[in-house]
Amino acid sequence: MKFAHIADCHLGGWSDPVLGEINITCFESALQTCIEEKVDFVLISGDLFDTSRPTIEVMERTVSKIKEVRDSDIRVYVIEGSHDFSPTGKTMLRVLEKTGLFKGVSKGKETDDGKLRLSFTIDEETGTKITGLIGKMGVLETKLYEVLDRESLASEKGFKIFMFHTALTELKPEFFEYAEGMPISLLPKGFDYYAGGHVHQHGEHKWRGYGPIVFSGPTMPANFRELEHLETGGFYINTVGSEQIETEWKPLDLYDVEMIFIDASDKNPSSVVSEIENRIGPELKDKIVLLRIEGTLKSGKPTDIDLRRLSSMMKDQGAKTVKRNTNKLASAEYHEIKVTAASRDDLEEKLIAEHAGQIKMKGYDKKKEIALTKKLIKTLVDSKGPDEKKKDHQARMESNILTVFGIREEWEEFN
Ligand SMILES: [Mn+2]
Repeated sequence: MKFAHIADCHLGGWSDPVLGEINITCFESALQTCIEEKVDFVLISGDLFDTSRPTIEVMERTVSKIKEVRDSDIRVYVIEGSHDFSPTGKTMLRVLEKTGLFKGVSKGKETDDGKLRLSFTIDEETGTKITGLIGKMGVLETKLYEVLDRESLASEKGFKIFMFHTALTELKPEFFEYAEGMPISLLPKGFDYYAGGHVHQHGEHKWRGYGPIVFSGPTMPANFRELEHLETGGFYINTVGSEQIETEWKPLDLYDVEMIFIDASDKNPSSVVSEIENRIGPELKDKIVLLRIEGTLKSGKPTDIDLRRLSSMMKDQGAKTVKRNTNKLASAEYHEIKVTAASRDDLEEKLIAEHAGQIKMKGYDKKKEIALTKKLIKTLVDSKGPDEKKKDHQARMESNILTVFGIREEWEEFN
């Protein structure tokens, strides 16, 4: 028997169309391999989609490929991840499940004594018993694990697989150290395979009392840092022998990355620009270019570096797309200030007052700037609602910001 273990595809997650296309191609390629290798079933351990409401285009591609898999008599089992889960239950996965494309296996009910009892989904052809627990936002699923009836799961006879979408404290890779996790002991013991998602780096682990605990990693890196850090995405194809499970990680090597790192410390913007220009040549052809600039400039501001022009020069050399990261690029003209405060509100108040006046804005004196800063903070903390689309949230934020600045008319005229 053979089965595939996939997770964290984040379909629809890249707003860059080139990376979005690569992302979906990686997913299609993974499923194509499953068809060619004639696996019995495919497990998707959460975050198939990047949101609970993917776009029509993303849905169409995804559904077509899963349909091909199903037509090859391969079953697909899914759990919701932290991204495609919805607290209101309104997730597209629910709709797709109704079509019979796949089965959700995180099914259970609360018992009289307040425990969560999961039921098994049986893959009829192989007799494999599958169950699992969904991932939620901000490791809220830990609450579910705390009341999980682990004993009944551990004592179940037969070949069984547990699917989960949570980082495990003891097994967290360095790359993922800041993410929250839960202890391994909250997982039920005695399963033959633990199909993990959420941790965006693949890894296989042995732990006493547990079968192999495996994280498949994403099918493609999901953000700038992951593109830098992970060579490629991938997934597992596992062969079940009479004694043990042979695991094989399959990289999805469908693109080339060129990293350009510039240390801008103690340099002026023009020398940073020429340093970048020196790196632009025919070797960028067909590459995803990752441009990271870090450090505190000797003079000038980060905006003095015309990144748009540099990106278009790279594209002229045939770069597929250019991603830039200047989060750690700072201007020497802006000074950090240390304050002590009694409370968080007090601290905020003092920080705003101390920083005021550093950036010159037409028509704003210090008092007006302080008021504007406070209003902006209030506006910017308004995060995306659980069922709100990224696009709708962005539009709402834009509109609120225009109001705060009082420049709606000018903006509309300008656009
Ligand atoms: Mn994920």
